Amino acid sequence: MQFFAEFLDGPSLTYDFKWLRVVPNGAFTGAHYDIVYMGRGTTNVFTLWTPLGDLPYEMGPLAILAGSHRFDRIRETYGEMDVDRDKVTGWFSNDPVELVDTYGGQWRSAEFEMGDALIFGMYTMHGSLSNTTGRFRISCDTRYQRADEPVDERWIGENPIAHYAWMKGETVPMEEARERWGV
Ligand SMILES: O=C(O)CCC(=O)C(=O)O
Repeated sequence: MQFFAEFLDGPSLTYDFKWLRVVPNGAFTGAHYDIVYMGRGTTNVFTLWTPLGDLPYEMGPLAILAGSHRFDRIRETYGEMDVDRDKVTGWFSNDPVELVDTYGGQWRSAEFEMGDALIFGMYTMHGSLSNTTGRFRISCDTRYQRADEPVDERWIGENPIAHYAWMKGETVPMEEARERWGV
């Protein structure tokens, strides 16, 4: 918390909801902006991604698309989504190469060691490599923002309501939404 108070230049808070992930063989996370999942308060929210243990590439660490915060057309369309309100699927793409070919940027990752952490903002496109091992990849994502800015109500309190409508009932596939936006 002290780190974020200094980083954000003021008292900070962390969402009460914590995302603990256990990722099995063959699984990965598709490319997305976090804003579509937590954009109801300030957009100045930061994700702290923490591997619980050492993570070689084969276990599927996180990767970020450097430069993706400047993809203006994607920010104006996909970046305005709220998955509970707009009932879209969430991931922008499952194809990391397609993104670079069309929009530029450079995917970056690392082999993480215990104690490492990665911090990024709501408009950094990110996803993960695939876990190709027989071991679970265990990691946690937590969120931080200044305490004096509005907070997305889904993620705070003793029992955060979390996603209440996303992927329930009729849902717009991202491919369809992208076609509509022309991105
Ligand atoms: O750990 C993952 O695979 C996804 C994490 C993520 O998308 C995030 O921290 O925002």
